[in-house]
Amino acid sequence: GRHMNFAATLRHFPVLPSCPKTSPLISGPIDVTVPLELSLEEVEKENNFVELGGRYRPPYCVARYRTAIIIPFRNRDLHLKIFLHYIHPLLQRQQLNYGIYVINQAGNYSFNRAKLMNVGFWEAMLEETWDCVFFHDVDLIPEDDRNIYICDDNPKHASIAVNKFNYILPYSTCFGGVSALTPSQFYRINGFPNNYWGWGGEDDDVATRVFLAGMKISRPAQHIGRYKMIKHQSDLGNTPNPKRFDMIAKTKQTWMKDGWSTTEYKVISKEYHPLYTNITVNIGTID
Ligand code: UDH
Repeated sequence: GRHMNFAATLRHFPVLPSCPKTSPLISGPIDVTVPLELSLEEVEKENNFVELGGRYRPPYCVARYRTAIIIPFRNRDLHLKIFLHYIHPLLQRQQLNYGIYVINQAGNYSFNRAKLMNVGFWEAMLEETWDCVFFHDVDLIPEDDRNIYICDDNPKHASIAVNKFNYILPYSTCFGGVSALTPSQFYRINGFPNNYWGWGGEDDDVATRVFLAGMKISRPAQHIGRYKMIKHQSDLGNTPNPKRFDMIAKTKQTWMKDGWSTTEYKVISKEYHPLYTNITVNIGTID
């Protein structure tokens, strides 16, 4: 008949239990090596439980947390492949409902990491009301799966121990690399600044926003927030921004005026790849 009975409905939509508070699949340190001969097709085959666009939910339980991963991106295909190879299995072991969004800056103008983060936040929230948004450099690979990709009561800086800095936090207000905010924390700091073109400063601006909004930086334990940075040369179009020191001294005057709510951009294309959603955007350039 036209109406399914209740038992038939249940067979189509089985009631799954909630996932446990701590995933039994988590095991600790991960040996991160750079697998240069690996192809993207092989990485896709390794991850055949991932749904189109890089979305996943645990098959046998209902995830407690929904996390979006936002990656600021331009011309780093090799890094992306390695990142996907490590991040998908890790997030699956953590039993998260997650999605991977690569925000690809169109054109050859100066790179703007923070503005791409704002774009990624908007675009990810259009698809789903995520509980937590991870802002993630593509060249940082987590080395411990106890570094859970969920948000804390305060904005979180996750990449606290990076091999490049001898696994030591370079300075106490450091907020670069990998950070995580709930949507409400993100709104409270008015998102990321839009006007840092070129390398540097934007992460310190965000840290200042966190303090100005009356919050503090939360961090995982030193032995858990470990990352390996994939070695690379400086990129074209991302030379150090000479204005960054003046700018970070003025965050108190600028953070309310400039942020996620004033981010202007134009989506050029949106593609659902097997392991990630690629959104290519025109974010303009320095005026
Ligand atoms: N990014 C790109 N493309 C670019 C520039 C940056 O995708 O052209 C993204 C990428 O996600 C990267 C992040 O922005 O991880 C941060 O940029 P970065 O890796 O340049 O910054 P980081 O501080 O490195 O990690 C500084 C330059 C290191 C040069 C080392 C030369 N020995």
